Amino acid sequence: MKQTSQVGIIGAGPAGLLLAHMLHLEGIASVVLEQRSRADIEATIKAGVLEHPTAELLKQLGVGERMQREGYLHRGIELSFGGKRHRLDLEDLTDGKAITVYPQHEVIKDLVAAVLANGTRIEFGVDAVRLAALESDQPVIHYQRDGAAQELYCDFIAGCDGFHGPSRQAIPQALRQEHAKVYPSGWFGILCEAPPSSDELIYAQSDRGFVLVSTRSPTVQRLYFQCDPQDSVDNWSDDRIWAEFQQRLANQDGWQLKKGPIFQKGIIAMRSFICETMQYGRLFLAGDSAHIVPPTGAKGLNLAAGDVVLLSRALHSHYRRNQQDALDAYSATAIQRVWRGEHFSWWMTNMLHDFEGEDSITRRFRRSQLDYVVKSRPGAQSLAENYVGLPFDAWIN
Ligand code: RFL
Ligand code: PHB
Repeated sequence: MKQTSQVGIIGAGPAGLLLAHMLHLEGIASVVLEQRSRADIEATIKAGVLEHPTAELLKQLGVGERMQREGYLHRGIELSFGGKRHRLDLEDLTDGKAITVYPQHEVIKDLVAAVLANGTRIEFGVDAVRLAALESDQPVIHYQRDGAAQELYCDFIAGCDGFHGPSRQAIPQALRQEHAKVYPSGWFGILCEAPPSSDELIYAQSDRGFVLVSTRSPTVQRLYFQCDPQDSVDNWSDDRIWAEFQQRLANQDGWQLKKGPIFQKGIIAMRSFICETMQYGRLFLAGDSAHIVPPTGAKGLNLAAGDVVLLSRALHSHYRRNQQDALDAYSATAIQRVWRGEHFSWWMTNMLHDFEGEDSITRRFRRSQLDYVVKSRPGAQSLAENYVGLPFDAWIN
């Protein structure tokens, strides 16, 4: 069946849904094509931290009500190393900014509800998505739904289909400059039923490797420890997991991790990846389809939001003012904020993880960097400014 829309969006992750919602508010029609079911996308456990600009954006767009009610504003974080915890007062270091702990799947639920309520179609469970005619003025998305072939003709395609989706691959390889780094470690993540062990997130460096103590609610906690990315969750009994956390979090100030039944375990790989360019003809990439960060900086979803702000504005200029400049500049503009988030995520990862086979000088450099961050106000400010999120507009020339 042949259909048309102004913008065809591939992927109903944070990038695709946010774009569909913003376009609707600007009077631009879109259709979202998603390969998974609604139940599946609303249940996938991913990010937890929203930067200040992302949280403000969700509020401005009218989709921040539940986040404000059920999310948690964190005004600081802790860095733990050498057996001691050190608090960074984000609010004080950034003129009043903080982060919001609100799970990605809750953001997804809020956005799906808003997008469907404003009449935008999301087709779940689509298959065999293929992009064509990207250099013409009417690109097309071929796909299947319930075994039947479908075609969506549009003015523009937004590739919001994550790292493994087909959009980036639709850009000829010769035009893509891809920068990639795979880290020799992954994160072992758990969800458990327990009260919070700390009022704020703890990023802990130890000789046995990194630990992150995060939270989801007063009764559910999210914890991670650095692991071998090839390891299997089957090798980790609950007792072994708690013993590992306890060894890595051993400290001199009497603080104790609160334990509880573990109900979810998973291992994630860590990579840095940037595709330069984020545009080809009438295809525009946004979010993880164009770039991936290791999770240490809590940046992935937030970078996706930054891309979408620029892309929706550029589409607005095209449709409302008949101006192409912002669309033409999209890739070069968006990538600047992406590089900042990429560098910060790499920097945080290196500062907090120990990698096998490192020499002693690298380990001592790491400790010196951590000392600098907690002892020097400019050092702390640099981390805090990046962590709470640089303004979306800081990168528009
Ligand atoms: P997503 O979320 O991957 O969504 C892409 C969507 O596209 C669909 N798709 C297709 N649809 C149709 N046809 C196809 N052929 C398709 N192929 C794929 C997929 O099903 C999916 O629904 O990309 P998006 O929207 O760019 O969003 C990116 C974020 O999901 C990601 O960057 C964050 O989760 C990263 N991240 C974090 N980001 C933060 O900002 N703060 C954090 O605290 C944070 N913590 C994390 C994280 C990621 C983690 N994992 C699991 C990788 C913690 C973890 C553990
Ligand atoms: C999370 O709560 O899942 C989380 C928090 C901070 C990060 C990464 C993940 O840096």
